[in-house]
Amino acid sequence: MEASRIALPIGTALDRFIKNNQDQFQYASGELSQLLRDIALASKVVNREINKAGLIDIMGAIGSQNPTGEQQQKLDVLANIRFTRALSKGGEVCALISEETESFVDLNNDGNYVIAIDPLDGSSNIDVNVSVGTIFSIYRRKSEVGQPINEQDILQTGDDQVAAGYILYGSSTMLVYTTGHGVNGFTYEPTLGEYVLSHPDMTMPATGKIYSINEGLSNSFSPSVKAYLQHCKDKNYTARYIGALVADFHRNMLKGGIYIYPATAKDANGKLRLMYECNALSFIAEQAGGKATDGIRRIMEIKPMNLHQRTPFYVGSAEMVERAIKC
Ligand code: AFP
Repeated sequence: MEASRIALPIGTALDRFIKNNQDQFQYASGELSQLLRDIALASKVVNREINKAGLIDIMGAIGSQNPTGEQQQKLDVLANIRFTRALSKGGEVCALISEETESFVDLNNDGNYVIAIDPLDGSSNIDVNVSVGTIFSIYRRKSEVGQPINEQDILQTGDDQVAAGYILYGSSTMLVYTTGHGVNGFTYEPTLGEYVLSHPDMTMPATGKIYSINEGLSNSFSPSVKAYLQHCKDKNYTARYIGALVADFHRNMLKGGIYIYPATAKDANGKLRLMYECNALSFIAEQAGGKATDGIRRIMEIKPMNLHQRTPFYVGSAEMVERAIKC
């Protein structure tokens, strides 16, 4: 029998919330809770760095490129270090895969969890003081504890996620996560240094009026994507595109809308990474009543073939995603 759980009020601190809901998780031993706390802690440090980015010389590109060929920003590198450190300490994580590193980081063979993370998404927005985010997925390892990790542990589908979330560093900083029992959002209270529950049981409106896509690429969209965009215009929808996935997703989650990064002539699989961006946001979208697809399949059913795999991505309000699929 499931233990009775008290619905915690708005303003509840993240730590208390995590503890209160720990028994919802089938492997409840406190390890997953600790990981969520570690991620929250690292995000506070990253938040601090981002807030002072205009003040000290940590802005701008560092000169190197990440494994998918994009220029790394100094804050990308810093965020990667902060999250890696925070997640390495407790021993719960056997492997960490990050958008910023070529291969996985092998941590502790006795750890039960694999983490996929995009430490700082939308980082090309940093120099212009626009919102950025962190995206994470948490998986149980498939192999036996104590054994070296293998490909099965690393290349899991989105449906294997046990938790996922994002942090939005925006006009306020928010942490939103799911463990497969709904979605809850916490706003950072900087004077207390605490995340507090601000958006309990988040649900995505079934439909909306916002479409988010880089329309500058429209010459290279397929006829079906063009047809859906025409539908959006016929319906007098509003175009909104920040160019930082977490920010675009979060807005659409609250207001109702669709985010699309389709295949283009340049990138046959779109630009976004299945394991660092799409899986986590798909888990959250579905938990909030939304949908996520590559145009054919649910994103979370896609079996990754490599760590940095890309996929076309349609995510948001269920009716809008369904309409886009019909096109
Ligand atoms: P960066 O982290 O390189 O800024 O990429 C951000 C991103 O992965 C995602 O957050 C955006 O929605 C998308 O790329 C923007 O891509 P375009 O600039 O091609 O529209």
